[in-house]
Amino acid sequence: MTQTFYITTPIYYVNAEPHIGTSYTTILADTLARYHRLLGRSTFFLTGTDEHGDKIARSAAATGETPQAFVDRISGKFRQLWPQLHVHPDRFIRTTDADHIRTVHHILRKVYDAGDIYFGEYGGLYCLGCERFYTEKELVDGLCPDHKVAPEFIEEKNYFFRMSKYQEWLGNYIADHPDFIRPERYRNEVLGFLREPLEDLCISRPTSRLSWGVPIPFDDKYVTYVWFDALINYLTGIGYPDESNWQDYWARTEHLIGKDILKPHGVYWPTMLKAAGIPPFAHLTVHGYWNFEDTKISKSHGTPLAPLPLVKVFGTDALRYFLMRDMVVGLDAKFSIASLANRLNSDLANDFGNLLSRLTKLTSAHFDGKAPEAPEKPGPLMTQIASLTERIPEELSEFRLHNVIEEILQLIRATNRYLEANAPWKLVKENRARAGEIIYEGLETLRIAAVFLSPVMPEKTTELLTRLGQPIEEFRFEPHARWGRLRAGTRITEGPPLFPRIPEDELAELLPEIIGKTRKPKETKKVSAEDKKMDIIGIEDFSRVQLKVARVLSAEPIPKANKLLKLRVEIGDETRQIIAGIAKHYSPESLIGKTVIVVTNLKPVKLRGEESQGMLLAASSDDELSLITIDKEIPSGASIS
Ligand code: ME8
Repeated sequence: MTQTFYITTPIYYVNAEPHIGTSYTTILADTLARYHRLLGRSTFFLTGTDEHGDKIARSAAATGETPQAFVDRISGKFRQLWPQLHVHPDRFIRTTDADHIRTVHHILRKVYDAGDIYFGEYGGLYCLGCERFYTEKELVDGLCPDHKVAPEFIEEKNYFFRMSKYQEWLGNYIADHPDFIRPERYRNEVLGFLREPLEDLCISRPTSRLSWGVPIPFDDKYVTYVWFDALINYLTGIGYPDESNWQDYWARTEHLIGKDILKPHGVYWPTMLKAAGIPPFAHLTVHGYWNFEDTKISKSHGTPLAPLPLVKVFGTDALRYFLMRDMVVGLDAKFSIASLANRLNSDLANDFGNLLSRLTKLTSAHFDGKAPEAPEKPGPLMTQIASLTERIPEELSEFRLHNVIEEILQLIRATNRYLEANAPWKLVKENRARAGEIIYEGLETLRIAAVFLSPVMPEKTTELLTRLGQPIEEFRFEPHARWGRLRAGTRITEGPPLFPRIPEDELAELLPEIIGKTRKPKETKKVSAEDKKMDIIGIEDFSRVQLKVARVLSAEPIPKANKLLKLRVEIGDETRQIIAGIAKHYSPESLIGKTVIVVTNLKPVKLRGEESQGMLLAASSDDELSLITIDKEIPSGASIS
């Protein structure tokens, strides 16, 4: 029987738009799904959106939409984004889908009939961001460790899942199955939760307080929401209970999550399954956070980087490559535009893309654009390929994707070195046949490297393989990784650079634009008290920024930087140079004599080799930009308070 593989991502809350954090998990799942398909496994990849609960109902109220219209709109943004990141799930599930609601009912009934759901009263500390109760011990300085807000005390009559009953079973199960929760640090964290008495799980809300949930089939005055609803999506997605083959996939489930939702997945979910008489999932794999400027990328922490502006500058495959290469699954990673650009310029343009242009040029120049004859015995690169071919499946099953990628890159670098050492462009004059063999080895190694990288960069590798005259249908790891598949005489086509480089100085110019666009625009509509708490800053934070009135003395364009102007401004007794990205909106002459507002205590930066000693304040909206000025005569140097 064909082996199966079932991979899932968390279903994302629709109270915010997709960002780099949620894109990461989804791209990782897509990449792994592609690797498993390449390995010949029957693969099912599920992602989707989590649409019920207080938080969503409040976000809908804040925009003035009905909850249904709101969830349709935001869920649509996720669904439309994924193909633009080359992500193609087998199903995009929504917790508002009719079959999902049926599955939730089915499981609620089963667990209720077994006596593991009861009605009771409970008061506890509830974090709205996490949609769960916290114990005092789990809080840090009285705040939710993830959202950094004080939880609300909530007390009411509700339905409870008898989770405590399964505490001992779960502890034993985890101890007997070391692969159940990975990497080990998270397995230990779950074992840590289980050292404290496990409380029962509140799974309902009275409809008088929240109606945006799944109706409880045995009490119409209550709904279930978030975790008891959301986790079950993983079963609905593969057709539980009606489809005949759901168990084939279930036995190979790989749940992929970030560390923020470890407890619901590591504790609630296996105990829910146990109570419903369903075998546990196979694996839960937990990754860390992407941080940007030392803060977690997220909707509530103020730095939600949107993926599309990045795609526009760097391309989808380069973004996928960077995300897959620069995070070690299990640890946190740093997102920076500079490291993304560096991966593009060095690994992709210099190493990978350059190997392709070298080889296609050599083939055109000396072999009439056709693959030369293979050597009788494969050379040294073949040994490296053989060991990589053997290790890839194992490395992948351990989620060491960063290693797999690095080793493929090492193979590519070794091929570049092999060409340099043997210089076929010189050798061709004395020994054409031998030069041809070396070029063949280069082409064949590049072909195999592209097959190995195809799950990470599906678009660019398809383009590369097309240039090497390779049909891409029936893509399978084993036959495609076999040495010698490239036939002599195959047409090899030259083309433009596969990964155009982004020079550093151009990047400096693009940077404010990318970051500006990737930042979430400030919410202008009504926001909930909870959200407000997160946005508010103290006067002490604001007063750290020094703003002063300045007068523009001179302004001139900067050669080859069509967005920048170099200004000299007078701030009281001082004169400073400021580089401002306003050339599209102001001519240099129109600025001379203008009164502007400058941030004076910013660290100086170099833009296009010119130092900028401050920043002008401006208002902008879409394509419009207007400098901020003052409406009375006031001397330059005056402070803004
Ligand atoms: O928790 N770095 O949804 P959510 C890495 N609906 N990954 C990140 C990240 C970051 N900075 N930020 C977010 C929910 N993620 C529930 C899940 S599942 C039955 C219900 C990713 O929209 C990561 O996978 O808050 C994290 O676990 C998930 O987004 C949280 O998404």
